[in-house]
Amino acid sequence: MTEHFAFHLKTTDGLARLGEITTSRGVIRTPAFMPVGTVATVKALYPDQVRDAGADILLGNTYHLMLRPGAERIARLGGLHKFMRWDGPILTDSGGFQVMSLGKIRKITEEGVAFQSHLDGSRHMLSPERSIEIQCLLGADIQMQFDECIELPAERREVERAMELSLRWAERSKRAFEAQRAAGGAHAGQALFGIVQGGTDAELRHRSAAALVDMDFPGYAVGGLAVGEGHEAMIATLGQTLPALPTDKPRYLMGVGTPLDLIESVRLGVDMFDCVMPTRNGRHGYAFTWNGALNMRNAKFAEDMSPLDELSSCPGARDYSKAYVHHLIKSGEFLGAMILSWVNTVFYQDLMAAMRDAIAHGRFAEWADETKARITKRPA
Ligand code: PRF
Repeated sequence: MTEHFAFHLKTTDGLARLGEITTSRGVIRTPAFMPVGTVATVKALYPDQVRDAGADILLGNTYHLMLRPGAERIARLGGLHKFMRWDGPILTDSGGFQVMSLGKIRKITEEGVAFQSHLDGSRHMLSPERSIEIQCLLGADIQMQFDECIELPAERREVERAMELSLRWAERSKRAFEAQRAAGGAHAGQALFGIVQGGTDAELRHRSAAALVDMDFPGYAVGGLAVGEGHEAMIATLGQTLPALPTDKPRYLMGVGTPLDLIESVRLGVDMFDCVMPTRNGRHGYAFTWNGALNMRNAKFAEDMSPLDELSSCPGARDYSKAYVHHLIKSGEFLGAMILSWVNTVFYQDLMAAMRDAIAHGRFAEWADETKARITKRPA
C-alpha cells in the first residue's frame, strides 16, 4: 500500500523541468503550486474546489496547527487529511519561518525556539525533534526540516550564523525523522526535505547546499528568499543556488510568489512552490486574470458588467461580472472573498499547467515571453 516516495524527471527544456513526485497519497505533477492551507483550510475554499482547480498537493503549517487545535488532538482525530477532508498529499512547513513572523518574544538557542503564541500568549517550544514529531502526528506526506529564516537585508555574519544553525538543525531533523520511521510514526511513502539558507550570498548558499546534499535528502527547498531582497536579487540567488543541487531530486522554492516570480523560477529549474498570494490577495480584492491583475476595489469597475476573466477556466471568473465582485468586495461580503480566492487559485493552477505543457513541447522560452507580456500589461 505504501508506495515509496520518488521523483521522476520526465523531460527538460533549457533548465526548466517537467516531472512527477510519487507519494503514498498520490502523484504531484511538477512544476507544482501548492495552495496554502495554514490552519487546515485553504481559506474561503472547499477542498473539492481546490482539487478541481488542479492542485495535487496542499501546504499545512506546524506552527498554527500545534497552537490550535493541537497536533496531538489532530492525531487522535485521525490525522490532518481526514480532519480537513483532503485525501491528496500534504506538505507541512516546519514552523521555523512562522515563529519568526508571528510568534512573540522569541528566544533562539541551539536547542530550538521558545516563543509565545500569537493567539493567547501561551508559552511553547519548537525544536527540530518537536517539529518533526508534530509533522508526523499531522501525517504530512512531505515534511520540512526545522530551520531559521532571517529577513533581508542582514549582516553577512548573521546570515552565516543562521545558515550554520539551520544545517545543525537539518541533521537533527533527519535523525528525528528516521527515528519516527523506525518507530512507525512515518513510513516510506513520506519524505523529509532539507532547506538551503544563506541569504543572497553565493558562497553561503553553496556551503549550505553542499552540506545538505551530503546529508542526502529526498528533496531540497530553497528558503530565505522573498524576505526583502526583491525580485532581481531573488532570481540571481536562485540561479546561483540551483546548480548546487542534484538534478534527480525535487527543488522547492518556499513562500513564492507572483506569477512573474513563478515563471522566472521555473525557467531556472524550480519544481515546487507555495504562496498565500492567490487566496490572501483574493480576500483583499485582487483578481489574477490572463489580462493582468485587477484591483476590484477600483471605482472604474462599478458599472462594468463584463466577466472577471473570460479567458479563465474558472466558472466563477466567467459567470460573475466585475461590477458585482466590485460591489461584494466594497461591502466586505464573504462571497467576494470566496469568488476571488477561487478565481485566483484556478489562475495559479492553470499557470502551472501551462508551464508544464510548454516544457513538454520544448517551447518554454517562447511561452514565457508571450505570457509575461500578457499578464503584466496595464489593464485597459
Ligand atoms: N523556511 C521555512 N519556511 C519558509 C521559508 C523559509 O526560509 C520561507 C522564505 N520565503 C517561506 N516559508 N521553513
